[in-house]
Amino acid sequence: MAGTFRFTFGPWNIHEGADPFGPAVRDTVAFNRKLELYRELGFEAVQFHDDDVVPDLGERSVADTLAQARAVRAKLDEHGLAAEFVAPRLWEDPRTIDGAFTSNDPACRGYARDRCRLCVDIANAVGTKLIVLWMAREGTYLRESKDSAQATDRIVAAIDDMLRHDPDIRIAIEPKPNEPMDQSYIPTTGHALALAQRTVSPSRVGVNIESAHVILAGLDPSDEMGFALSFGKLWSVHLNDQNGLKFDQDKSFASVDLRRAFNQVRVLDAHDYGSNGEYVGLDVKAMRTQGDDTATKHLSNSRTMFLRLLDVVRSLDHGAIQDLIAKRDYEELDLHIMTHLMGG
Ligand code: XLS
Ligand code: MG
Repeated sequence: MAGTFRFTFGPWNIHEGADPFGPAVRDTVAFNRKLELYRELGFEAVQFHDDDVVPDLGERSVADTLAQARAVRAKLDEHGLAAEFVAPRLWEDPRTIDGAFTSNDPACRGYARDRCRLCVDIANAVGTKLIVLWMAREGTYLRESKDSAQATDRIVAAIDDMLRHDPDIRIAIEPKPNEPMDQSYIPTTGHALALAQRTVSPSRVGVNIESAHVILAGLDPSDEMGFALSFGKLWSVHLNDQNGLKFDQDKSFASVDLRRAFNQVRVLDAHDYGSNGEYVGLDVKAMRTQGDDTATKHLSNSRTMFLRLLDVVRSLDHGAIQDLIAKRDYEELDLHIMTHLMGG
């Protein structure tokens, strides 16, 4: 058994390099130029936020919004690309300052739910049935400001809204434990899959697992992936890397911990990831030090490392490993894996 790996990223992964402490350091790359880069860099599909597909989303009529989404679909066809998913960007509008589905203001909650239904329509127009839900501001800055049980009910209701809006749409929740909030309500894969069971259509709610988010939760990405795979609910991944418990770094895949990356590739390959059309997403950021002409290397390098690690995974000596497991000589197994990682 083996995985089938096709790669994808989002237009936000080619960026100007602004951070909370300083302005942009690179020129903006036009959307059309980004689309040209996908194939050049070895990628086959595009991950979108709703307003990546339709800029100025709030200022257009529904008809105009969907016409723009169809035009993007035609552009994807020209470039031989597919749309992997669309994610509602629910964290920038003033109405989502205190959360979207869990805002304490009913008008703001209404805005978020309307936007999500429109996001489903945009997904259909751009040619995908997958919605990713990164619930950026569903959580609290201050524990006493919200009721966590009521917030959970509100998230379920908002997801139900989307599931009812389109009986074929699937929703992959992307859990993250914190940032921008102090504490987020759906911090792990387990929370997301438990939530799925509460919805009107549990089989249509799964996960998109991001390595850095899992590390921020103090967990192991490959084990979280294995958990979701066991449920048949791993519908996308956002591979990257993270150096300890700090802000979300989105470092190039495998750049911090080679063995942790190796184990992610290993679990995906062992469980035929991709055989139902799932993509390998690389949600990585270029270092701010990169210039205009070298600011896509984080994407090609992450893909290269995935493929190099796939060779390492596929050249493991399974007989020797089984033998060591049977003998319960895990010290020797440890050395065996490390030696293999270092090239034999
Ligand atoms: C942020 C997330 C975001 C989602 C898509 O950490 O990675 O970009 O992947 O909404
Ligand atoms: Mg992500």
